[in-house]
Amino acid sequence: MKENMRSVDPAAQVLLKVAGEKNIKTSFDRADKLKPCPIGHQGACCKMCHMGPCRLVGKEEEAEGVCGATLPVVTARNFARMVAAGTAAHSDHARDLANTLLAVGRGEAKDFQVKDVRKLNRVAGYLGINVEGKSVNKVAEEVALKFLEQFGQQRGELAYLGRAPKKRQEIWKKLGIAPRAIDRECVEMLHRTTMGVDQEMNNIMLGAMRASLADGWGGSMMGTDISDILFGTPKPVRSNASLDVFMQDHVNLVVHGHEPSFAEMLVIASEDPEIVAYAKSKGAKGVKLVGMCCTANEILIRHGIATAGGFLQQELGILTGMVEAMVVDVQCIMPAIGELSKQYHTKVITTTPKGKMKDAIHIEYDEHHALDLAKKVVRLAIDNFPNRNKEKVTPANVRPADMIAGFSHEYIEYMQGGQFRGSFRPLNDAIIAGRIRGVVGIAGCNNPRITQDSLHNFLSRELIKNDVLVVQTGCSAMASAKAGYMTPENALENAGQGLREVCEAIGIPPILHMGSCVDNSRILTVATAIAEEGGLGDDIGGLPAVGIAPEWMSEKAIAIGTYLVASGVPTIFGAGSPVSASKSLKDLMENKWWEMVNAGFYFEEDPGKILELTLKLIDAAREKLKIRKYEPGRFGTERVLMDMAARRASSFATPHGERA
Ligand code: NFS
Repeated sequence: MKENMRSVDPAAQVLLKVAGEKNIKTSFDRADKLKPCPIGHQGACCKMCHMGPCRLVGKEEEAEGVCGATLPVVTARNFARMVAAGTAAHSDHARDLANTLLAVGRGEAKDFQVKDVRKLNRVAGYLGINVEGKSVNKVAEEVALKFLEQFGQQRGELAYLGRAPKKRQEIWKKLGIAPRAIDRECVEMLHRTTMGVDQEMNNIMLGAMRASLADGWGGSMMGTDISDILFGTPKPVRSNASLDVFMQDHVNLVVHGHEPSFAEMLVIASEDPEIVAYAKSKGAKGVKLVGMCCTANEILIRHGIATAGGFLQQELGILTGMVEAMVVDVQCIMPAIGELSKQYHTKVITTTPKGKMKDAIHIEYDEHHALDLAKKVVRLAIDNFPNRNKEKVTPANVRPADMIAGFSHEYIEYMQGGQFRGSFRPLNDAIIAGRIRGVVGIAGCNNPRITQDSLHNFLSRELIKNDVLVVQTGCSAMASAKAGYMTPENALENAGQGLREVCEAIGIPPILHMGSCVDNSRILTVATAIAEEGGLGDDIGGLPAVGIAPEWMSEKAIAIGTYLVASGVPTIFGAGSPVSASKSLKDLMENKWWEMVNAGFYFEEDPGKILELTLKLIDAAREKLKIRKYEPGRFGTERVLMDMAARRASSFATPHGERA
C-alpha cells in the first residue's frame, strides 16, 4: 500500500518509505497481510470455555453456541470483557501512582514531592479528609491511603462519584450501576461473563457500564489527580510534535508507554549537568528526551517535552536510526519493537515486572531510588551513542509543528476569569448564545487499518469550522499537534466565526490538548462544571457535547467510550464495530441507552456520517435545552471576562520543546 494511504503525516510517510526500501516490516505491513477474523471482528466468537471456540454465524434468532449462548449474550460478554480490561489498565496505572504518593507522604521516595499542594487539598476535600493542622506529607499519606482503599473496599461506593452532578448520581443509583470498588467491578465483570453466569444482554451491559464508571470516575480520575499533585497541574506550554524531533547531534532517548513517574525522573536526569557532561564526553551535544504515546502526553503537558507521536510511530521512530534507547513501561507497546531494535543500534529498556520483552534490557523502576535509576538509564543511552550507524540515519526532514498543550480543568477555569473568579460562565454563555455550537472530545488511538490521523484530522478540522470547540487527548491529540492544529493561529484561520471570536477573546486554540488517555477524566469534570454552572440543564446528559474515537484499537478506548456514555455523553466510534454481530445489542446501545442514561453509543465507519451524526446530536441537545438555534455568524449576546491583551500577557510557559 502506498505511504500516503497509510498515513497523512508527512514525516510518517517518509519513514514508511524507508521501511519499504529496506524491506523492514511494520504494523502497517502486518495489517495488510493479516485480515481480521470476520467473526471475531464483529463480536460473534465465543471462547469463554473449551467446548468451543464457538463461532456464532447465521441469523441472530438462530445462532447459538454449544451451551446455548445466543448472539446478543456472546457479543455483550465480549464487549463487557473489553471494558473490564480497559478499566483494569487505567486503574492499575493509578494504583502505582497511589503507591508513589503514599511513599512520598511517608518520606520514603525522596526524589518526588508534592508539587501542587492546592490540588492535594482540593482532592482531600473530595475524599472527606480534613487537612487542618496537618503537614503536606501527612495529607498526602491520608489521600494515598484513601485512594488505595478505593480499589478493594467491601462496602460503599467510589468516593469520586460524589463529584458528578447530583442528577447523574441518581441515575446510576436507580440503575444499580454506581461502582463499589475498582477491583471488584473488574473481577465481577470477569465472573459474570465466564461460562454460565450472566445470560441476559441488558444485564451484562449494565455491568459493563458499572465497570467503566470505575474507570472514568475511579482509576482514570485518580491517575490524573495524583499525577497533578505529584508532578504539577498542567497549564499551557509550547512544544512541538513530529517524528523529526530527534536531533542528530544529541543522544535521543525515547520514553514510551503510559506511567508518568519514571518519565518525570528522566526529565530531571537528562538535564543534569553531570549527565550532559557525560554525553559530551561521548561526542554528543546533550540528551534529547522525546516522548511517545501517553507518557509523551504526560511530560508534554507538564514540561513541554517534544513528542515523536503516538501508537503507530513507535516503529517509525526506531527507523530514523537516531534512537539510542527507548524506555517502555506499560500499555500500547508493540512487541515488534524488540525484534526491530536488533536491526538498529537502539536499546529497548523495560522497566516494570508487569511488562517484559524478549530482546530488551530490563531495568526495574522503583520509586524509592527513582532518580538514580533514571540516571542509569540515561547513561546507558549515552553509552550507546557511539554505536549509532551513520549510514542508517534517516531523518524525516519534516519540520515539527508548533503546538500549545496543557489545558487542564483548572486552567480552563482560570482562563475564564483568573485565579479568584475562575468559572465556566463565559463558556456556557458562548454556548447559549450560539457562538460555540457545542463541545466535542476526540480521543483514542491510531489503528493501521485506517490511514493514520486521517479521521482525527478530518473531524477536528470540520468541527471547528462548524463552531464546535474540540478537546483532545491521547494519540488523537498528537494527530492534531503534528498537523499544526494546536495553535491559537489555527482559530484565526480555520475556525467558524463564533468559535474564532471566543478563542480570540480568551486567547486559546480552538482545539485544546487535555493530556493523556487517563486525562479523559478531565473531560468528565469539565462537563460537570459546565452542567453545574447553570443555563445548560443540570446534568452531563443533555449537554451539546459528543465524544468520538474515530481510529480506536485498544480495549482502553472501549472502556472510555462506555464511561462517557454512562456519564451522559453520546459517543461515536469509527474503525469498525465489535458489536455489529447483534442487532439487539446495537439497538440497546444506540437507542435504549438514551432512555436509561440519556446518551447512546454508536459505531460508524464513514467519516462524513460521523461528522453528520455529531452535529445532529449537538443540535438536538441545543433544541431540547431550548437555547438559541445554531446559525453560523448569528449570535445572541454574552459576556467575555478576559480580553485578548490580558490573556496574551499571561503567556505560555516553559518552552522546553523549543530546544529542538
Ligand atoms: Ni489511549 Fe495512550 Fe494511544 Fe490508544 Fe494507546 S497510547 S492510553 S490506548 S494507542 S490513544
